[in-house]
Amino acid sequence: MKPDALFVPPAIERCQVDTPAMQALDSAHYMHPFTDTRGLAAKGARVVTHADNIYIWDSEGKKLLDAMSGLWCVNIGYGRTELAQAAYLQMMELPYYNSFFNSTNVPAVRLAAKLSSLAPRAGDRHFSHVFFSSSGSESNDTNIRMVRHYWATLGQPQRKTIIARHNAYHGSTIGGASMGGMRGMHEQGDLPIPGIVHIDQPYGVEHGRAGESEHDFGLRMARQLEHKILAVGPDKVAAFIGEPVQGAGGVIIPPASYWPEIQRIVDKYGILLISDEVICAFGRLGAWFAYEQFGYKPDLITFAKGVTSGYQPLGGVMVGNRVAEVLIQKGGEFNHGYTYSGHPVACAVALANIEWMEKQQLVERVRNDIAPYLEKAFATLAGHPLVGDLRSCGMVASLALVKQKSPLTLFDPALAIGMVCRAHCLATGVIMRAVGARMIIAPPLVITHEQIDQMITMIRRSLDLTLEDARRQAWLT
Ligand code: PXG
Repeated sequence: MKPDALFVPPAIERCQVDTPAMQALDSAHYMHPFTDTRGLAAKGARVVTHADNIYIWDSEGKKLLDAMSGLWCVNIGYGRTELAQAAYLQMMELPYYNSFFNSTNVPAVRLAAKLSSLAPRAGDRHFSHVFFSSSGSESNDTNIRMVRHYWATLGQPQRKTIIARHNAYHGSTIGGASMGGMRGMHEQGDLPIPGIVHIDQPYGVEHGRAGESEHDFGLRMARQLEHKILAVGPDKVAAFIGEPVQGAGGVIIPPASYWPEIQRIVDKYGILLISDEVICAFGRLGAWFAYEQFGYKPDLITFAKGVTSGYQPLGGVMVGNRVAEVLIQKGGEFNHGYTYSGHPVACAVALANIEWMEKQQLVERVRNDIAPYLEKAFATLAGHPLVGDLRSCGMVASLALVKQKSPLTLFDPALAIGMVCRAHCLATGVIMRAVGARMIIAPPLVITHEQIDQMITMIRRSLDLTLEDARRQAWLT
């Protein structure tokens, strides 16, 4: 690319939005994901117009601290011109070409090599190869295709079953939603598809026993995997899939004993291990990939979201050498791929994102400074009368809204207390995610100490307002 072709961003003219007209057009034509369209039409959608660093603005001029990084993805924050420039330059050079029919493109090759260098070696596992898609859901469908093809290539085509967990989230395609353990999703689509079964999640509030240590609880939950393998038949199981920390399920952080026990069991039966790091990778938990700190060695890693900080849709699967060697040496043609596998613009933006993170030493800063500060600040909420089971890990944190702390008692789910709290958060100026009784944050990794303090002040205020509501409605008695 010639230097004179460098793009200089013009001053952005903010378009004036007629909010009611835009909301009417929205409800007339735009069917939103995971949304009751009729209910939304009655309220009107928030029209998000622009964003900068860790803040978004709506068409009414309201500024909100985005403590969810969009949807767990805008890791480096909004408004980074380096990524916009990378997209512009790549669009001028080669906006699209496919990676089928003996073709490749420079950003896809460079990104695959870069990702391979970022994934830590885990024992004899390393990740020399990458398969690209445009999302986490597609990547998990790729995983299903890949593990079944792997076992068929090894002469064990009966090894088809994938074991996953209740309340996990692995995407919204038929494969992803089947491996996910969301009851509401299964009910609407006649899911899961055959060959996918579930065990419980390691969530102490739901499955813990009085008097049981965290350690023992972790082991007990992991051993459900062994029981399930034996029930299905060890020669029929292809893989186990799990998120290191369950994100959409409510930030479920497993006990330290959980993942090493899962590793012992998958090794004992020789089954593949898939680490779905769509949320947890790219600095979110203080490392480029999260598996190492949990003490396990995956064969396949799903990624998406943070790889481009959400600036472009991109996902993929890191293919460990155990799988790659079989597929490459013996598998022949893999009859699977997407039009946008290795999309040059998405890959160029991912490279710019990773370069930005490296220049800022963002992953190291998260690990050594920002995440420990967030953890301390978030922990100050533990004394609030509504807060129970408060936990954090890297740049994700969550708490349960509880009716009573000891013994821990949750509100009747029909009261939807999480939605009450979420509405107070929005009015106060901070975006938090509510998952049932759990309130969650996953702020941009670039958040400063001062901004963390402001965020915690707004969350505390929202909790106070929620408590006032709960008292007024006599929900606490
Ligand atoms: N795996 C994991 C672990 C995820 O968190 C996906 C796969 C699917 O990725 P795509 O790019 O296909 O959406 C995800 C996505 C929520 C929420 O409400 C979370 C996700 C998506 C939508 C909503 O917290 N995570």
